[in-house]
Amino acid sequence: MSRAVLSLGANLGDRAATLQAALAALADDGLLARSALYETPPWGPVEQPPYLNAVAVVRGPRDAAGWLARAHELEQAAGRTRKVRWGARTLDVDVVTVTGDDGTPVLNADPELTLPHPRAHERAFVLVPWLSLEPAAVLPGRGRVADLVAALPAADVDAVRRWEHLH
Ligand code: A4P
Ligand code: MG
Repeated sequence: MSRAVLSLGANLGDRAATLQAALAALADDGLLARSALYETPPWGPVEQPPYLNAVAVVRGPRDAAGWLARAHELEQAAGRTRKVRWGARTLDVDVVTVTGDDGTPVLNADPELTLPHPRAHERAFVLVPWLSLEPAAVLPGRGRVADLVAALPAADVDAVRRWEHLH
């Protein structure tokens, strides 16, 4: 059994429906918690529409490679085509971090999977939703998520806006 933090993002098509469908599908994978949807400005060098982002925490019998495979399945189910790196997409599912049941983080499981995700610590669109779910969360090798958020430019954090009223 392992526990994974997944980051989901969409910026093409019906973004909310795509994310809700992916989050609903994760119910079969031991979904422990999911954040609200947040609207976030596009990060990176490619000009593209704003994203909706969410974070999910799952626990199940998969190992790290198994969570990446599941992430790719969800992307396929959303009709994702891979075009430009960092470019617009119907659904992107990244594996942020994976921990064993003893709490040990999985580090660089294989050449196709960098863990923890190499850019998660600088991305408000990952950290803010994650912090909303787990106030005591730690990103292995980087520190407490609350401290990482506090270290980001305030404008980056403020730009991550809760998009829906779920509850
Ligand atoms: N890969 C290695 N490690 C991981 C990991 N921890 N999680 C490999 C997921 N995948 C990982 O990814 C390329 C390959 O990375 C995968 O096949 C896997 O084997 P990709 O999804 O095909 O390509 P990509 O998503 O374009 O590249 P990358 O590097 O994953 O991009 P990012 O960093 O995910 O950026 N702005 C906002 N506001 N919100 C977003 O969600 N997302 C991106 C995508 C850009 N800007 C964004 C957002
Ligand atoms: Mg990706």
